[in-house]
Amino acid sequence: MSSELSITQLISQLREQLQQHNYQYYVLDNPTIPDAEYDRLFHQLKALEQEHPELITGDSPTQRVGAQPLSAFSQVSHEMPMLSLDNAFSTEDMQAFEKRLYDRLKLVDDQVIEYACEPKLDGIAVSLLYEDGVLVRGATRGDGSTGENITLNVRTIPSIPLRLMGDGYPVRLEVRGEIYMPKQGFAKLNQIAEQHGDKPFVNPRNASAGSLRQLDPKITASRPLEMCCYSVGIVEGGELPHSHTDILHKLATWGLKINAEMAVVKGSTGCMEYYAELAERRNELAYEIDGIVFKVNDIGLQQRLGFVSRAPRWAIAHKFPAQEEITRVRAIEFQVGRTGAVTPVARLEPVFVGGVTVSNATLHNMDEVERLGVRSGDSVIIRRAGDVIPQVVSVVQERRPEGTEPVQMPATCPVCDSEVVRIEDEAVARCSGGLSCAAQRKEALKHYVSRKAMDIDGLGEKLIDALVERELVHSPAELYRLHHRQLASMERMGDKSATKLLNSIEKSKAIELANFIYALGIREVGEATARTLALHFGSLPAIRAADEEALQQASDIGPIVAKYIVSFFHQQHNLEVIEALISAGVHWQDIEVSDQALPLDGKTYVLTGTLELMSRAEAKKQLQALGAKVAGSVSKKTDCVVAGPGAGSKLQKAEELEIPILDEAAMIALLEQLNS
Ligand code: D41
Repeated sequence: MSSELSITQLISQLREQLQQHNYQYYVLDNPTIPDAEYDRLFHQLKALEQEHPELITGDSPTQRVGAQPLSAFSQVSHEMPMLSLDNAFSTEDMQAFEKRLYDRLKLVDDQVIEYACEPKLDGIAVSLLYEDGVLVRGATRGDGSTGENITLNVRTIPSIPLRLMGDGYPVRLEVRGEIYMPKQGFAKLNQIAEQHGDKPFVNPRNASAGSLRQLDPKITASRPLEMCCYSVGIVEGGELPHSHTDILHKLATWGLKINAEMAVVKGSTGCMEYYAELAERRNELAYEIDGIVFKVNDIGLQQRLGFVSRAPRWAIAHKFPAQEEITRVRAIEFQVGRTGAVTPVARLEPVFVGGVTVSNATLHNMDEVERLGVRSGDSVIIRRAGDVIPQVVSVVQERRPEGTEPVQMPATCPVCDSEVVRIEDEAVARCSGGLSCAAQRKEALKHYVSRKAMDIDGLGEKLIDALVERELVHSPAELYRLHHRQLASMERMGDKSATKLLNSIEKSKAIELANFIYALGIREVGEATARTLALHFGSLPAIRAADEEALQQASDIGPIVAKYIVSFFHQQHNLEVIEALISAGVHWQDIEVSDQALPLDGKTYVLTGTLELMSRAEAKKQLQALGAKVAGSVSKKTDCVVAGPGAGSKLQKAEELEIPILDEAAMIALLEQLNS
């Protein structure tokens, strides 16, 4: 009997520990133990529960997932309606909102209203019902009076407690908030979708909605969702504080997540200051927001104000300028890039979106054109979030005019008329004209003079276009033969700017090897790869002489880039370009390659458990590239163990020997640090 009791105690102790760590990690974003430790506690609990299934309860951390898929969602009618929010779009709207409050509350000018401010998360509004502290139901807002029962799905979201922490919570407590997907998780989800050839989600909001609409909670569990609470509904058998912000802080003490940006301000002036400050930081936030919600903070005032037609009089959402707008496609044209890639571009009726006027949007490639089904004349939704280039999100089919035609990839290059070829399995079609194509020449020159390449100041895109069109420059080396007279005669150039440009062309002759390699425009060789090549091989002849295998010895150079590099140096005209540049006076200092000590020289690493972010082979390769030896078993000679989920005896041994242990994320951080 006594041993039975101790197991019950042990189980409840483990559950409490796990809940606490879960709270630290997902709600406070401040983990206090390594992941490996958490996994160990979790597996310990799981094992105990397997031995004593009669002790399993629904609020155990092991029971978040595991339910059978549903065949349909049932409906939930909200006991208290979930209200909607009025919108404001300007300072005037905000002042009018405040004036209504003053009128209704019969306030005089020297009385100040206190507002709670919080970002308006762009997700899905939901309701959570806790009875005696246990999560018994999760539901979508739906139309405000009826939503869908998504209990099994909300249970999988780690920032939602299955049981409230602490005490003092009402017997029945309905918590309302927004389920959303942080930007980073969204990007990763789409990256995986792309790798699997699945259709990506258009935005984090759609991804959240799609994830909650899954009948199989295992799928929801795999999606990086979070929940942030912003109000309460039913409160029975208990009391809550008398201001909105105090209520939310109370919710936080029970383990619920609230927004860290929440603040209290005075008057509509304070609201506008908060708005401006957050609008500025909008793109730095980890999640997307579409505005700010302002709420009268005093619950007594809220009650006096009440609501009209399902929206409270005491709250308003001040929206940011839209990041999505509708506009019309005037034409779909094809642009030729530096590597000959022929890219479809949508020319748009100019539209103000995300704070700028957009009149072009890349369509990337024909696969994308087909996926969107976009045609010239279509109305499309354009999205521009932050600094991201504008994208065509979707076509508004209902608005398609008559007589539109599907887009066809031209058979010949729109610039030079050479044949356009599409290699099987590649999404991109390319102009086969090479440097005989003026478009490719222009782009190659633009790349050559760019800041991270030869850094030639004063040679803008328009001037390059003109120089190529007038046939004054065909290849980079010819830049060094330009005369003052020629330059000064170009449009918008004068005597002074020509002199200045000649100076910067002259100055660019002394260059660093890495920049020169980058300037050559070898496919897939970006700034970082160029630097790696320079440091690893030290000289241009050495790079040119390296075969694919030798190239892959350099860190971060994979088989595909290696192929492109070899192929570049096998093309006669590329060698001629290099020769001409050297003859024109371009020069650099070779780099001495010693058998430099690598940062992990002499260190022995052991990998154990499952790696989730990179393959074991990749981790091994990267560690080796930094000089480490990667061994199969743990001994006194081991310097570090990298342990993923499911790690067993090797991890145990490492602990016994007090060998440093990293989880996968920490190893990746280390690799990044040592490679930077
Ligand atoms: O972040 C949000 N999306 C958010 C939505 C928020 N921070 N506060 C909200 N407050 C309310 C009231 C004032 C009605 C309690 C809301 C919403 N409502 C809301 N979300 C969807 C419909 C209404």
